[in-house]
Amino acid sequence: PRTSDDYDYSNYHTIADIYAFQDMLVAENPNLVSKIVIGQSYQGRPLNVLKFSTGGTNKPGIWLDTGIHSREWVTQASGTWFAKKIVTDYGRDAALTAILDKMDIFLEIVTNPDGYYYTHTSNRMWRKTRKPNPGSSCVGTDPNRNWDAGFGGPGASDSPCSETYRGPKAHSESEVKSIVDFVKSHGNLQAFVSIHSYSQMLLYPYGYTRTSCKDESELHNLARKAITDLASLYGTSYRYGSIINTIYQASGGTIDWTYNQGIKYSYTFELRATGCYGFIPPANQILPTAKETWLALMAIMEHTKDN
Ligand code: ING
Ligand code: ZN
Repeated sequence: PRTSDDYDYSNYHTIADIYAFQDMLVAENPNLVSKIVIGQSYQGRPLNVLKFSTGGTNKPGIWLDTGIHSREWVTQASGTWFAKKIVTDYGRDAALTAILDKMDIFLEIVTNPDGYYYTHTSNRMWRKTRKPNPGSSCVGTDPNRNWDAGFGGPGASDSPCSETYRGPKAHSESEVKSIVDFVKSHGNLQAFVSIHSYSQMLLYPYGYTRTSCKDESELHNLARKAITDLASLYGTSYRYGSIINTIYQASGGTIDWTYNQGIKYSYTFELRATGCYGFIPPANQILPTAKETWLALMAIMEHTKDN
């Protein structure tokens, strides 16, 4: 494709395609979209973040990421569609326009680029990063067990061969550390939404402890509103609640760390499962998944703007 209008949002794409898409979107919308490189992956790929901003300095921010687990392809595909949706709706849709007039949106589509490349070339079911582990023939760390929130506790593995290997120490993975540095240096993120698949759930902290987070009732009520909006499109039914009570105990997870940094609206999505497809939904699921998820994201972003 030569423009973002020609891009095929209803199919899966290589990392090269997605990176080219990001550059097209920036070139086509220079007053709204810019690309920030927050770091490099272990193998040296850029960690690109699209910044959607109508100007001003250090406006409050909303963070969205997709694809931290590389095999969850419907998330990167949805993230690409979200990016196009934002530029299409700004100035046309009143709710999105109001959000962007007050806040900046940051979107990292390919959050684990080495893993994503590997899912296209070698192993479609690769989840972790691609950094070797000294003393082991097994490669990679689970980037959703590597954060400094209950790091090393139950709900992660200390074995490099495990799919939930936590890594040698918190923030050992540059794909994680780059986000940590970005969050701290920005200093004014008010929502942080990390998108996974699959299970049809909307989750809030905590995953590493049974202790309720202090904003539990507000996060619970907002989750209910978000999944109600999501279901209004195709009837897809989501469960919602804290990570530990809704899916399982998990330590070192992304949103437990961001919540403990003071980002109140920290959520994780597990996007739809389609029958027995799991991590490999057919491409015809991409657009419905992205469109319904967008309604839930809008609910979270609007609430963030108003609070
Ligand atoms: N599920 C998530 C995982 O990393 C999760 C569930 C979400 C755990 C948020 C911790 C925090 O296991 C998938 N499918 O990756
Ligand atoms: Zn995941």
